Amino acid sequence: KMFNVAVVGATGAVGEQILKLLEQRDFPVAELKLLSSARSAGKTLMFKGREITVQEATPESFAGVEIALFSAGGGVSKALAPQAAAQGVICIDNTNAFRMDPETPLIVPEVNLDKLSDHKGIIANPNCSTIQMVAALKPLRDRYGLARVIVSTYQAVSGAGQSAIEELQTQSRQVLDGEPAEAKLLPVGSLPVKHQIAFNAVPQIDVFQDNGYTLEEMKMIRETKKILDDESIDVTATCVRIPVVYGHSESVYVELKSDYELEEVKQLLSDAPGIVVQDDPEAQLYPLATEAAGKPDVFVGRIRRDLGHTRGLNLWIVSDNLLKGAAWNAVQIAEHIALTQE
Ligand code: 11C
Repeated sequence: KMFNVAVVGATGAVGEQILKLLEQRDFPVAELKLLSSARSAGKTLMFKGREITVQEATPESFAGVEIALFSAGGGVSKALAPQAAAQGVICIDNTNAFRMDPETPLIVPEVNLDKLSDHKGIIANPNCSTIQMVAALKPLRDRYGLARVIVSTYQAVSGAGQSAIEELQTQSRQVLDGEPAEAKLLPVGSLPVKHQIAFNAVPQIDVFQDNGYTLEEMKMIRETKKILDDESIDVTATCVRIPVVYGHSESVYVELKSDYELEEVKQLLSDAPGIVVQDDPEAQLYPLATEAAGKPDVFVGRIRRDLGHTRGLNLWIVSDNLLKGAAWNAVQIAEHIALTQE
């Protein structure tokens, strides 16, 4: 069966990757609609050698569409996804809009595909930093149980979109040229205070909540529990933006519920779908953002026991935030939907 597909936010950093993947994976597309905000409407994009004009997304845009992939920001998803779903469109939403809605499954196919069929028209794609972490935690959870997770992230600017990539490039040139770095966007476009990202590490991704955590940190905490379907896991997070373009890196400390053998942990991770273990200290082999960029896998290395706690385990988890963290996870979900509808 072929599907009429819409990509909402087609001109954005994630939308661009979704288009590439639909093409590379030869997704069974009958008709493709490219939708965006009014600002980007009128641009043309290529799909399978054809030029397609981007149209402004409105509720009427979804007539005849069967699967829609949204990545145009939470506001657009909130406004349009329920209306599209009411017209029978299966919406795969890359934003934060519906992730914690109890009616909306939050899916990482390698982790909780069994929840996919619970959807009522909208399926949420988790936050990028959550996806790569839960993909690696899942085989450990299944074998040993998870008591506690402490994560610190080192996140790429592409998570904040195309203009954040440009900001890092411009500032880097300015600093190297001995000029003052102009901070216009990061850490959060909608807030008045800006900080330099070039040659810096900024411990703020998204807005602060009343509890002192940022929204990105709260996403990691809440989404991890929802995807692993276990509110009892203690999760805490510190999310940091660093001057990397593609690929989020994470230092993850896990306290397991039962004793483990390190070799078995490495084997479980090696055998897990979507995970590639890169762990050889002698060869200085460990995951790197530069190597993970452009690849669909989640890379895990620096696997070692906590010297003070026998059930404690340290991991270094790296993945391309625009691929497994966003576009690839969404296209994987679309592929599973397509299979169930054949
Ligand atoms: C970042 N994780 O790196 C964010 C981007 O909720 O889908 C993804 C925001 C989201 O800035």
